[in-house]
Amino acid sequence: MGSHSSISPAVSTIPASPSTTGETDCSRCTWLDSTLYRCKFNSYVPWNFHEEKQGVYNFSGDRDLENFLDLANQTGLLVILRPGPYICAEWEMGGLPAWLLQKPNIVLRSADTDYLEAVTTWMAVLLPKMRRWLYTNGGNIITVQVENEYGSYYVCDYNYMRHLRTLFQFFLGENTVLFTTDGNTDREMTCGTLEGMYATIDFGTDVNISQAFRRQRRFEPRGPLVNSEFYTGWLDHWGDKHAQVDTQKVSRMLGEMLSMGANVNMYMFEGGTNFGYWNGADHDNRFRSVVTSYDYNAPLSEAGDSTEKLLGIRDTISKFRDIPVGPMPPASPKMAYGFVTLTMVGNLSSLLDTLSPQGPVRSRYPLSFEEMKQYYGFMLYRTKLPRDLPEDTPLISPLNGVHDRAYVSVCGVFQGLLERDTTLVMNVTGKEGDQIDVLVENMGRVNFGSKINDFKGLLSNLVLGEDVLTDWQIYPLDIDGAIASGWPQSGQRRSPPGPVRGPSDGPVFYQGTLPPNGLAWDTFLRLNEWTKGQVWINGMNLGRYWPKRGPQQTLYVPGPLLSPTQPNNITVLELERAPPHTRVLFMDRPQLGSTAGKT
Ligand code: 6GJ
Repeated sequence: MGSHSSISPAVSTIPASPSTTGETDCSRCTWLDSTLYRCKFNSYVPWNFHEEKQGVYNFSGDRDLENFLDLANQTGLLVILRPGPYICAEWEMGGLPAWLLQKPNIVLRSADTDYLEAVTTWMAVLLPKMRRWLYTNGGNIITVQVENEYGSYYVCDYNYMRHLRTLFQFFLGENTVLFTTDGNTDREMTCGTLEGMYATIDFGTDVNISQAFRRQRRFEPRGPLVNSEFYTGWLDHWGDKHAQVDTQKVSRMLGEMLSMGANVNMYMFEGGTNFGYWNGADHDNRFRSVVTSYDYNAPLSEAGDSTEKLLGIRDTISKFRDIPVGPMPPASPKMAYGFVTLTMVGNLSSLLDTLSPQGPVRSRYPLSFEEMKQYYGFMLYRTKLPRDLPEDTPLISPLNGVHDRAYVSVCGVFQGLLERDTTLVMNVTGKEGDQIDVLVENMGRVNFGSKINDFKGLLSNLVLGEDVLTDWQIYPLDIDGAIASGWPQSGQRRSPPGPVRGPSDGPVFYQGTLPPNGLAWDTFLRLNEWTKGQVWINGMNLGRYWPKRGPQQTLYVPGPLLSPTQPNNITVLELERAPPHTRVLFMDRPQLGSTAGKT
């Protein structure tokens, strides 16, 4: 994930806390004047990133939130913390942990008792850790956002927001400045705001600024004008045309807002990456998965480099306040390490001893990821053909229950795929008793709107011809665990020598090594002749590639992931078809705006 940064040129006051009369007592609410002329950045805290499995907390490595705050503090950055519990952010399920769905009827983002109990437990872990970082306690957190655009959610439950306000005030102290962020409509501002939490509004470059701030004024008659998410760019879904927002438009609108004395949080100020399986998805009229890159066409790129947009914004700000003299810092060095040829390890179906050491769960009908208590990545569903199928026989997902993509093989031979909302039937041939493997991929849970309770897996039966397929063996797959332990390069946990056949279609693992060259610089991995899959480098899951769908063509590889002295292990899971030469290319620049064969 990247960060989004705020510019507060005007003296802004935000109510510290509501007076008993319900009016905001502005006599006590000058907001930390000394902080106003310092750069601030916003940071979301994804709940699921820190509690993937219920009750198992992770604040280590790149999840070390306090280290992150300390680094910010050392660089003089103030922080506007956005701990949710829901954050949206094109992050998996908007930051909510998928294990919440083990209560299948849970009403997320509401006063549902199961949901509130989980939220309270989580906040009792997270918020006490944040207390010492509050500005009033000598830290750098100056304000805290509660929930995220709650007004855009269908439930509109004030008891939920009251519960959150109570939690935040209890754990952070009554004098903490709490605020809410909501979109630019009356319904959103009505359902998303609550007394005692300063109401801010968000909008991008296609809005009438005065009209938007008049709307905010109706909810906050006094206090600062705040655009809490000024969209400097936009996100990409697989299959989209690459989103770009005009630099001149961004600069002009920023200038207009600053000339009104408004406070502006730029979303995003710096792009980022939804590494691994952490991307979210949208579901308006159909499911659309967000790409791995979160460059967002932001002023600072996914690699943290300046762009023309940053210069435009900098020029605008210079009209309102002094900016540092001298040139911008140079981009960090990038390396084109060139081609690396990979070799086949084997097809996924033949590697289950390694990838699913505990073996399958047997069930007459398919179980979801959530029922299997595996929430991300891939799950293998195996059964047998109920009869001879000498002719093409339709395999159908009649209730559109494949969430999200299913790769179908019979006796290890790839026969095709099913895809949520778009491909509900494919043809299968084989003999009675043949093994049929259905590898299901979670492409990221919906992160915005009413469909965030996005269950994954085979959520309804598959029908082959006239037979409902039953008697499944369901294999949870710990691919990331196997690769983190050094497989396949280390040669440990190797399955019995499986049929490592020539370039075969379907879910197949490949491996290789990028030789050390004394430099560990940022680079961009291009697999434009491959079809779709996942990549790991030195055990780190870089994310998804899908050049045929685009627009993302390269995966960002941060230099710190590479070793300058040791071979760098590359592992690829190609889900459909690898190119004959099985090469990958490390480039010195990103390609985020094209589809293989088209630019
Ligand atoms: C915000 O909702 C959200 O708060 N958002 C966007 N909003 C535009 C309206 C969507 C229909 S675009 C990207 C951002 C992030 O999702 C942010 O977390």
